[in-house]
Amino acid sequence: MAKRKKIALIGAGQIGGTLALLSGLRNLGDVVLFDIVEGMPQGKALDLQHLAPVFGLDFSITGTNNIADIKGADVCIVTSGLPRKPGMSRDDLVKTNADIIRTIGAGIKEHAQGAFVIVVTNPLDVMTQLMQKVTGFPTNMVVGMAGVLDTARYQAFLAQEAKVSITSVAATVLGGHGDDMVPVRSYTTCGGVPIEQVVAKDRLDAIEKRVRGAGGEIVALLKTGSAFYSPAASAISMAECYLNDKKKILPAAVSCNGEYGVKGIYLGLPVIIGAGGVEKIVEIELNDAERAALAKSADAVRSVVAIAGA
Ligand code: TXD
Repeated sequence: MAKRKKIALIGAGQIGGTLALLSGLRNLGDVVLFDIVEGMPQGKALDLQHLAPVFGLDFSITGTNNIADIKGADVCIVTSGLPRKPGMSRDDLVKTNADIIRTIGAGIKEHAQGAFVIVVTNPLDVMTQLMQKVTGFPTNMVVGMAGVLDTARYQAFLAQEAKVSITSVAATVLGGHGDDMVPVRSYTTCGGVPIEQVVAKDRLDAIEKRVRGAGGEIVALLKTGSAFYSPAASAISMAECYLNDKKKILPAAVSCNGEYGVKGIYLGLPVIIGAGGVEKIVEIELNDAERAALAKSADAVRSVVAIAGA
């Protein structure tokens, strides 16, 4: 009989709590929810234990403040971090979250050898790079979630514009998770038809601008906190690819070793995720403008690497 999988959720905030809910609803396995705030992960876990009978779900969920409880996890999804506070610069935030990732990375290294690690904490690409460095895990086993979310935003806006089902739009967004992300128009289609034949150029320009700023648009509306439903769903879809050996092609922050002319940093590229983690980086032909945009995005990531000491 197949052993139940163990999912360690590190950080039990807005995204962490939603990850726990989705893990249960999609029957990923048993969940351990960890946070440094006393009582909070335990409270969320207890609440979710009471949801299980309502839907007839046989998953176990525990909340903890002891990182050792992630022992034997198959997948670790890391959302621990602090949001920017008034008076705090972006650089300050990078250093603070880098310290948190160093602590958590040491815990994962000690207790969850062999796990597939999905990092969600911002600044995404650099925190993922740091996680790989601290754990020393093979690069194919440490990835960052951003491209799935940025692509979903692109798809959602395009489907609304074209007035078609979301399932008719295929798109991809590459690069770092920031203002310089690269919606790849040349690989975006609606019903298999190149998107430029379906949506007018000025509308495409406006939609791509909105995709780049979508995270900020949500922050401005929420006033406190940032997007959490769709980021959680995106990370869960990546965990499912690994756990079910789906071999799906999706964009994720991965360690670049010369692909697309980028080396030595983590950056969002199309990859195949299956039981071997990141099984392959897929190289697609980009046009000159897209290649230049990707190089610019890589430069933006490099500038943060130095601040984080990754
Ligand atoms: O696409 C993407 N990758 C993202 C990333 C999309 C949206 C949000 N993104 C980032 O995810 C966001 O900028 C944050 O860095 C993370 C987590 O977002 P979330 O909305 O879940 O933040 P919360 O609610 O503040 O939760 C963070 C939790 C909180 O409960 C803290 O107590 C906890 O992290 N925390 C820690 N947990 C464990 N260990 C340590 N050291 C720690 N420090 C803080």
